[in-house]
Amino acid sequence: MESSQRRLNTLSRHLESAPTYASEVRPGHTECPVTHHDYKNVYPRLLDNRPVRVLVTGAAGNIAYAIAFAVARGELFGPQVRVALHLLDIAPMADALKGVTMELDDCAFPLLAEVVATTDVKTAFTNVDVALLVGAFPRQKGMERKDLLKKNCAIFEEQGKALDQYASRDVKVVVVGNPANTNAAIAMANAPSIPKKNFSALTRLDHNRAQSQVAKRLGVPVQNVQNVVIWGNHSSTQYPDVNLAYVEDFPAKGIKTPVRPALNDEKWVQGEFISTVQQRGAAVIQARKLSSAASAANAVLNHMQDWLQGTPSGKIVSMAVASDGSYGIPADVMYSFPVTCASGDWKIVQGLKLDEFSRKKLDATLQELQEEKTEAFSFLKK
Ligand code: NAX
Repeated sequence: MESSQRRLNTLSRHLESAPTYASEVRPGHTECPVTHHDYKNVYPRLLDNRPVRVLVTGAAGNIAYAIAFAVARGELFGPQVRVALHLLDIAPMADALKGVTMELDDCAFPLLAEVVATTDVKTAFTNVDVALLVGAFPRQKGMERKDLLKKNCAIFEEQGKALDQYASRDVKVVVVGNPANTNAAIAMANAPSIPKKNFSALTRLDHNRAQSQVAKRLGVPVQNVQNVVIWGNHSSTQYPDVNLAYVEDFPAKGIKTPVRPALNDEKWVQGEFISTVQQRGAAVIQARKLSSAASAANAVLNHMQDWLQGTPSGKIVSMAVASDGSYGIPADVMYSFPVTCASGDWKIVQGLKLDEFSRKKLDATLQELQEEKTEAFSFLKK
C-alpha cells in the first residue's frame, strides 16, 4: 500500500514536470503562419473550443485517402486548430469507410477531435465549415458522356441542397469530382442560401502541373516559378498560360525575369507546354494505371490553404469560381481564373491584356463549359 502511494507520488511529480504541447507547436511540426486567433475570427465556434468541421466526400476513394490524413494532421488549419472530419461515401463503400476510420483512430492524431463516417448525406453535411467534394460517379466502360453527366448532376444536385439546408452558413466548398466545374455550378445553383463566392472547383492541380513543367524546362527550382495561370475548364480545353508568370533568380541570383522571354521558345509555349498540361491526367493514368491521387490531394490542400489563409503579396493562383463577367466570361459560369486571396475571399485579377491567341483559348474552353452546363442543367429535377 505504502509503495503504491510512493509510486503515485513519483508519477504525479513526473507528470507535473512533463512538457505539454497543447498550446505550442509540437516537435517535428513547422509553425503555421496563421495563428489560432486568426481562425477564431473566421470560425467563432473555436472560441468555445469546438473543432472546425471538414467534410470529405468520396471518403473511401483514392484522393480522399490522402486528404483525410493530411487534414487530421493539421495541414489545413495549422497545428493549433482541432478538426472534426465528416467522411461521406455511398452505402456499398461502408466497410471501406469503416477501415479508413480505424486507420485515423490508429494514427492517434492529437488535433482530430471527431470522425463522423457516414453514408447519410444529412449527417455528413450538418454544420460543416469546409466541404471537399471529391466523390463523383466514375466513367464506366461503354458509358456515354451524357449518361455520366446525368449521374453526376443528380449527385451534385443532392449535395447542393444538403449544403443549403445543413451546412454552416459560411461553408467554403471546393469540388474535385469530375466534371468538376459543372458539378460545382450545379451544387451552387442548388444552394441559394450560401453565397456564390463560397463555391469553387479545383484547377490547382493543373496550375501546379504548369508551374512544374516550366521549372523543368528552365532547369530552376519549382518555387522560383510563380504566377502561371489556368483559364477555363478542368478538362483538355483548359488554357495553361505563362503570360503573367515570372522566374526568380534567373538568369542570375536576384534577377526576376518574365517566363516567356526566359523560355524564349514560342513553339513550346504555344504547343507542347499546353498539351502536356492538358493531357497530364491521362498520362498519369497511362503510367500508373490509376488516376492522380496524391498530387490531387496536395492541390486540394494548396487551394484551401490559399483561400483560407490568403495568398502572399504578389502571388497569383488559379481557382475555378463563379464568373462576375470578368474577361467576357458570362456571370456564374464556373471558370478558372487568376485569383488572389485575402481574409477568406478570392478576387479575380483584373486588367490583364489578352492577345489574340489567348482570347481564342479562353473562348474555346468557355464554349465547352457552356455546352456542358446547358446539358447538365437540363437534367436537373424541375
Ligand atoms: P475513386 O474512385 O478512388 O473514389 C471516388 C469515391 O467516391 C468512391 O469511393 C465512390 O464510392 C465515392 N462516391 C461516388 N458517388 C458518391 C456520392 N454520391 N457521395 C459520396 N461518395 C461518392 O476516385 P478518386 O481517384 O478519389 O477521384 C475522385 C474524383 O476526382 C473523380 O471524379 C476524378 O475524376 C476527380 N479528379 C479531379 C481532379 C481535379 O483536378 N479536379 C484531378 C484528380 C481526379 O481525376
